[in-house]
Amino acid sequence: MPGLRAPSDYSEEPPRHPSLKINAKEPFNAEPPRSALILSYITPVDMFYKRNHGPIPIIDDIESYRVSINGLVENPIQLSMDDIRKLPKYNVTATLQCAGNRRTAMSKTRTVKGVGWDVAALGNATWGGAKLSDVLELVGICELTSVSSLGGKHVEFTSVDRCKEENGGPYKASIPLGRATNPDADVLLAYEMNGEVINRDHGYPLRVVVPGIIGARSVKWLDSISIIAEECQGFFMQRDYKMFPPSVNWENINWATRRPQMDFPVQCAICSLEDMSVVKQGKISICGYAVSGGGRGIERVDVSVDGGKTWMEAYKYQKSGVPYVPEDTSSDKWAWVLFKVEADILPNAEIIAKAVDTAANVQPENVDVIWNLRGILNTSWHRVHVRDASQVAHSNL
Ligand SMILES: Nc1nc2c(c(=O)[nH]1)N[C@H]1C(S)=C(S)[C@@H](COP(=O)(O)O)O[C@H]1N2
Ligand SMILES: [Mo]
Repeated sequence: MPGLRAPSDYSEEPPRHPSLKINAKEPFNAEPPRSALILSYITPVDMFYKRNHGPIPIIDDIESYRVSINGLVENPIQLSMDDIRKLPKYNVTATLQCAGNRRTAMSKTRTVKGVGWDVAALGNATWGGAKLSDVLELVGICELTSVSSLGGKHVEFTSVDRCKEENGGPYKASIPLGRATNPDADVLLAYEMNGEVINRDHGYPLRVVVPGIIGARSVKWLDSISIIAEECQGFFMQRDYKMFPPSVNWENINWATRRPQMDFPVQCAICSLEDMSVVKQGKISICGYAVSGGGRGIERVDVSVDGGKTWMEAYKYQKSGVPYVPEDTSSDKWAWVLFKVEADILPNAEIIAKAVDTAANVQPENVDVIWNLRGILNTSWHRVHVRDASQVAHSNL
């Protein structure tokens, strides 16, 4: 691992914004306040959630950094950052969302295992870098190959961080070769985030960004890319980030029965209100985000202020002032949309948001029916309850 070093403790962590809500300190896992998410379409780097499984790697000498491309290829190579920067550069605006987003709400049904997250374990950034499909061409694997001449079917990304789940070994994950070689899948080796050099927390000097699938496959601090015959056997592919039915518990779990989760289902959340917040009766704006996986756009966001009896359709946008049109060439297909609706609020209302994607997929009404022991993919209708300002004031007297 030339150039890239993995500290064994947390004494060399980078500075972070003080308003992040820390869900776990070591490894550092934090999300912004939900209200910060909807201030802009592009999430500022310091407000972007940070999801780690070990101490943040560090580079002492960027000149000596190399990423190796190896495995089932005729001619393995090693690329420096200069080599990567010489390839055509793409900017892709994509939302990265942790599969554990909204886990805390799922654990209220029944306890789940994992870091607790509110609704802000996601962010939308413009990632700049080389396409993985171009990099694979350098080792002779051409466009739209799903089985390489040497029998490779998956592309494994390995980092250098030390994760306790891997017994001190590095984080790794794989994606199918067909996705990796497809230029339209926009899989990037990113060295920039929002126009700046990507920082340590988010993968400096080089990370993978796989748009449209759970964040866990977008490996940070890239050390090697291997063409392999079977999918990656690492912990985070085989014993984590799998979606089990509600009947499976820690006594009867059989990890081999499920495939590693890839695609993200349709999701949305209200960010302008915390649950049980105090609001004055009258008109308020209800704002949030909606996003789906697989490059599917958002068809609709429905909002109710009476616990689901009646619904209003929210206004959707990506660029401010321009209404979002799903599947329009001017829309960012891998990115979230922000939504907004104005409504009259009655005392003690239950406000709900639910989104529909362009494949007409809908969110489940209740979290109970999608409960799973690892607490992933809570995409149930997002509900916030509000309390009436006058009643709260009264009860405080
Ligand atoms: N090397 C490495 N890559 C990683 C992780 C990690 O712990 N180590 N966490 C993954 C998970 S679970 C998520 S959700 C995203 C989070 O990316 P971010 O911290 O840039 O938001 O990175 C993924 N890539
Ligand atoms: Mo994640």
